[in-house]
Amino acid sequence: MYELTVIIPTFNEESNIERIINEVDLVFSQSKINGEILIVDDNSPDRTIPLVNLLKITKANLNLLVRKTDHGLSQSVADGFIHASSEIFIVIDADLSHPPALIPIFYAEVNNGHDIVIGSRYMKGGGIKEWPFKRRVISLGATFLGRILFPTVSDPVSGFFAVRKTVIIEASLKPKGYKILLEVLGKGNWEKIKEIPFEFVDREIGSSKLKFKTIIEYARQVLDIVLFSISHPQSATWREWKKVFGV
Ligand SMILES: Nc1nc2c(ncn2[C@@H]2O[C@H](COP(=O)(O)OP(=O)(O)OP(=O)(O)O)[C@@H](O)[C@H]2O)c(=O)[nH]1
Ligand SMILES: [Mg+2]
Repeated sequence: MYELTVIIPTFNEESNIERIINEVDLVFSQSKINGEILIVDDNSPDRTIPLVNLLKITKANLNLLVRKTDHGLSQSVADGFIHASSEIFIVIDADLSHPPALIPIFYAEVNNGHDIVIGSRYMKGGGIKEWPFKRRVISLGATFLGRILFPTVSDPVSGFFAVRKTVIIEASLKPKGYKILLEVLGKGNWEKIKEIPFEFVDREIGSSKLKFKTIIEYARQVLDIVLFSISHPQSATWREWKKVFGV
């Protein structure tokens, strides 16, 4: 049993996979965390899988889950939640856009009693480096919609977050698209949340998978959470709304 599982979803990340695994593992040893690294891959046709298998020979804490059906980022992270061998999960991108150095801080905040810890690009101290204008606009649009649901959260669609297993264990997550965090916020069982600023760095290597379909899927997801919240008066969405608007 591990203290923490770092879940890394991957699709065609042969140019980044070794570096991210080594960096996360280094952070584990430097901060004396007995952590698991769980790669959740959607059967990448490139060399991601053989490279992970090679690293597995020397790293006992490295595990690989290869998915063959229901391709998708959110679905992969949700599968990671099911297969993780610990009670605390941290989700991080493979392309080094998220700094692994923050892992011990996220972990400490969960141990301090927070149910969810979010790496935020949109709070003071956070930011985004070298993003094309189109990406900025799409991200701001998605964040704006997410903030209508969660006005107390500055970055409700971040891909870099920690979550306690108890938050999602009984949640009826319907993972689709790119924004698993919004699903966790909308349907999970949580009370205390903390955001930590970080600077998102655009991928240097490998290709982006953002498509128009992603935007449509996101709009559907927001609508689904609205419907879920209407039919679940005890949900976190209502509680957060009451905090802000006193409704
Ligand atoms: N398992 C799985 N992982 C995925 C999928 N799509 C993306 N990923 C991984 O999820 C993480 C985030 O994906 P990115 O493509 O970097 O998304 P992004 O940061 O919004 O866009 P770019 O960095 O510009 O490509 C990376 O680790 C990807 O390898 C998928 O369909 N399945
Ligand atoms: Mg990326």
